[in-house]
Amino acid sequence: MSDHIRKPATLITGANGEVGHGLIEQLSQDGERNIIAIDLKPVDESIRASCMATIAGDILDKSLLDRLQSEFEIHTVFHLAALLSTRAEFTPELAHQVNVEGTLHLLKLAVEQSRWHGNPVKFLFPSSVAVYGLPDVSYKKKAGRVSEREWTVPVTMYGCNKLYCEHLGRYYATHYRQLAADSERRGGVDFRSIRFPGLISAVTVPSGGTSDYASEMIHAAAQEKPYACFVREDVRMPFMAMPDAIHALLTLASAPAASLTQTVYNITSFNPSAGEIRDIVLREFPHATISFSPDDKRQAIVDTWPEDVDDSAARRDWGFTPGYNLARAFDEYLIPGIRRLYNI
Ligand code: AKB
Repeated sequence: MSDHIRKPATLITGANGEVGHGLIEQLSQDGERNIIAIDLKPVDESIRASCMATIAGDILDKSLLDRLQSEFEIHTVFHLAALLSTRAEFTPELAHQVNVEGTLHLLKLAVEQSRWHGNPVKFLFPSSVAVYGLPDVSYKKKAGRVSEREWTVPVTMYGCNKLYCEHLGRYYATHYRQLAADSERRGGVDFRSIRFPGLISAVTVPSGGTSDYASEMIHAAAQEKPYACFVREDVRMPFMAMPDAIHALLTLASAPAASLTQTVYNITSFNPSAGEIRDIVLREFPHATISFSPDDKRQAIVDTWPEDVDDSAARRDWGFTPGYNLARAFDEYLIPGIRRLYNI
């Protein structure tokens, strides 16, 4: 029998993604040894050594979930696997399967795990600014900093998926088997969710997101590739540097349950326009070729997302504070990281 059997473990789905990479590296640096990493493809070599176990598999595959149940004792789940907003529009039914049914499978696993080891399973779920749906740009400008209960009328399958999964998680944490005999009524899921803004990483380029224009612009400039931005120059939405997203997940995960007054939290760091991002990139890469060629359909999606979000609840309940404002994000994280990545 392997020596990792029944050690209290942390399960990470979507391990090869942008957030997955950063999270595994940080958890490993923090001394976490019992990481189970899952992705559709074999887990990247660069993070494999940091994991107790790596599995190439589909979270929709019941036999995979049965294996997780039989082989491991899971106390924390970071469920990162998802199809992002643009990609989900091309395959909405597949997005629903992965984003919703996949989440349901993981919540069920968390319930079963909690029943076996007798402790709540912390379930960290990355939701998104995509759950918001402002009717048009004029409402977007008037709405300003949107709070968690406002304008949750998403226009994308991804946004609908994320909003529904927020409610699924709250159900499993609070109402699961509510008609069962008291002795049986134990969800055992400690569901905690963050509505992430657009995330910008120095080490990976996202794929399939509608907020990807910021990352794409920076990475294209560093590779001296021309970039035609698919949104208007004046478009504004909340963003965050990837290290702050990882730090926020870990801070929420370690917060005492008693301090949390809600299951879903907004967070943000800065909300530049696409033109302001262009200006900063040109300052660093003066020969970059950056133009604006809006894709009307993708633009229409971003126009429904708020210019900014109110993250006061996260600051109050679990002490969220971003480490990087716009200037520091570029000067201290993005530019140095991208120069290292492309050896420039
Ligand atoms: C996307 O663009 O789909 C994601 C998101 C905003 O959650 N990055």
